[in-house]
Amino acid sequence: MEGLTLVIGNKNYSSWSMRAWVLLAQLGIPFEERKLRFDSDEWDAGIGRWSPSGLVPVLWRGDLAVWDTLAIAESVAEWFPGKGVWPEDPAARAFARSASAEMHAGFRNLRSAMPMNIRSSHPGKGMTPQVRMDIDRIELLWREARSRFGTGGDFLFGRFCAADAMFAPVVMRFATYGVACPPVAQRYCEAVTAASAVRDWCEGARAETEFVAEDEPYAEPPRQ
Ligand SMILES: N[C@@H](CCC(=O)N[C@@H](CS)C(=O)NCC(=O)O)C(=O)O
Repeated sequence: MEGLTLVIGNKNYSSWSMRAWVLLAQLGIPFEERKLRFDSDEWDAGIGRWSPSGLVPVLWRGDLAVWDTLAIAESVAEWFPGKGVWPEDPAARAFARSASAEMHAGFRNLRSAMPMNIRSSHPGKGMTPQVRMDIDRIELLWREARSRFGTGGDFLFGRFCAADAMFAPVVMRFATYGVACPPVAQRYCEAVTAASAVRDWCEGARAETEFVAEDEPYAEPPRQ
């Protein structure tokens, strides 16, 4: 098979990039990483070449581009059928796909009021009644997945799968904004945070120094 290249944005900020990267890395699927930093000359020069949609992530296999996180997960599932991108059990798989699609299409209040910012800490910021409703729904999803399908491991469906990659940035947000969770959700957050691919991504995020004002509603730009 031709090698894979994953085009991503800043590790500190790009939640969609994190999902695709963590999925590949945690499942042991080799790929090269190409980072285009937001608001940079390399972004302006490269995004048209690397991304049909103008967004990241994009997964390239030779000259074939797959853009959009869910399409990436589905293509990876097709190309690597033995890697467990989705759970084997049909009921678990249907739930995992539904939860992933719900994440992909929804939770807009949480996503906009609590943008992913791995290296920062803003406890208490961003919480509104609408954000609380998003969080309650996510915790219910997690609890149901864990109780119905989670017996074989610490992730939503036991073993790590694409649904966990989809929710990994939510776990990062809960840490940044100090969202307290009930025990089942808390244990799940700990499992995600401890996953090797998540740790590697976070290490990269903490090493970044770029400040992207659009993703920093709760901080002043650093003085030059
Ligand atoms: N639906 C897309 C969303 C991708 C997306 O919004 N990516 C953001 C980074 S997390 C982006 O490329 N932003 C750059 C821009 O808006 O110019 C997916 O699932 O991949």
